[in-house]
Amino acid sequence: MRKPLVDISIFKQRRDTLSSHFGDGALVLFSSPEYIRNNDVHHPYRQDSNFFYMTGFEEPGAIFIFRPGKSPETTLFVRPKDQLMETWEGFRFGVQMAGEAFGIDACYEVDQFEDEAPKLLQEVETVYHNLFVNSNIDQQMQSVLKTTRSLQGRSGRGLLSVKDPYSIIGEARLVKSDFEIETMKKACEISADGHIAMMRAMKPGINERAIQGVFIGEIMSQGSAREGYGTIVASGSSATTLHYVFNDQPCRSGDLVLIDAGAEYNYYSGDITRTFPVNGRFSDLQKRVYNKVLKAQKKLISMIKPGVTQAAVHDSSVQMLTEIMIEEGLLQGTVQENINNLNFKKYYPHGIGHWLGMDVHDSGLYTIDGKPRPFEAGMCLTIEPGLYVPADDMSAPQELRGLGIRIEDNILITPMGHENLTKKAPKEVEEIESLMAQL
Ligand SMILES: [Mn+2]
Repeated sequence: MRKPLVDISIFKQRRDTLSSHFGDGALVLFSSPEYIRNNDVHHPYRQDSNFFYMTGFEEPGAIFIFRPGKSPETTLFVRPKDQLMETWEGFRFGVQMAGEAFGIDACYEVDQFEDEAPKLLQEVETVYHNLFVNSNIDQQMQSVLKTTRSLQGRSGRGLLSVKDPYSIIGEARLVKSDFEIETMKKACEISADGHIAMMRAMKPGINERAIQGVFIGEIMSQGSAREGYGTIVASGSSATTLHYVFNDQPCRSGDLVLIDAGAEYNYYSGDITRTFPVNGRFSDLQKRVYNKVLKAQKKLISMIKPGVTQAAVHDSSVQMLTEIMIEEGLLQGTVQENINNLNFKKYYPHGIGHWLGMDVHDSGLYTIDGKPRPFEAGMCLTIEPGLYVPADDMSAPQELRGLGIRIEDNILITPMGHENLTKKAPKEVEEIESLMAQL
């Protein structure tokens, strides 16, 4: 028999904390659907982040109903025990064990959802449910909502209203608890070790894919279940593609390689980018431009503390990178002109970063009442300035064409300032060169 991944009291605490936000409503969450790769082979399964956040239950084919203050407060619909299926696909908790193992009040087989859910929902005012993710789920919900209305008889109330729970759970996920901070730290540390392993393994001629394999090997050996997102190993001018996906080219001596990779540990993800020379030594030009981006990145990180907004940090990043672009001859004119007419976007087309947590681009509002929200202790975010010169950019100095540099760390906001959770991954030129020189 398998066990819950982490202490289940955490999920009960989360539900208690969130219960007041759902008022007299009920939350209905579906586990992530399974996606078929071909015939009877599925894509690797990962539970939906919100589903895991509220239940800790990792199996597919499950539905969770949460009715704060009512009895039963928690109801879980799960796949039944099935000896034949379990012989092929492995252990299932089933109705009996799921309730006990996950501290759930009532459990049913998932086939009973359309019969049982209306009985639970007829007592609530609002249903919190995320529509339009999957058409099968939408159909089941439609049927449940219709039955619920018919159960209510001639009440004059009409269909239950459906509200999206994403921002309620998202806001909770944005500010990390002590348990989540510890888990984030572990994910970030494993991610950093993965980057160190890749720097050590890098050499001229090695394929980008082999380097990705080194990352996966390192993080899995440390207990990571999977990458937090598709690893980017972009050598040479591929580094100017922001989300390069091919990872199939040989790395060439004289080129830089940009690697954006993060480990997921117990459902929390790191997200680190490092850019370093394939042959272990920066050229003078590479070092010059890299150090400018690095200096900007460190300055941006030093700004971070409670009360500062992401928009302010982004604006500073635009200022600093536009200065670099002008110094390097990529843009002409003044910094202000190039910011006003958005010329900088040609070489820095993305934002300074994003929330980080269970999802690499994590949930949580970026603005409140139309205004950028101030940072609070417990939030995690990335700081990732980048400079990318397309290989075919005829207006750029020739020596810079095809150069792509991004440096990304994961920052926890603390009551007094911040903590860089990924500082273990080398980013100073000397650190990188000495690490890569070691046999
Ligand atoms: Mn990122």
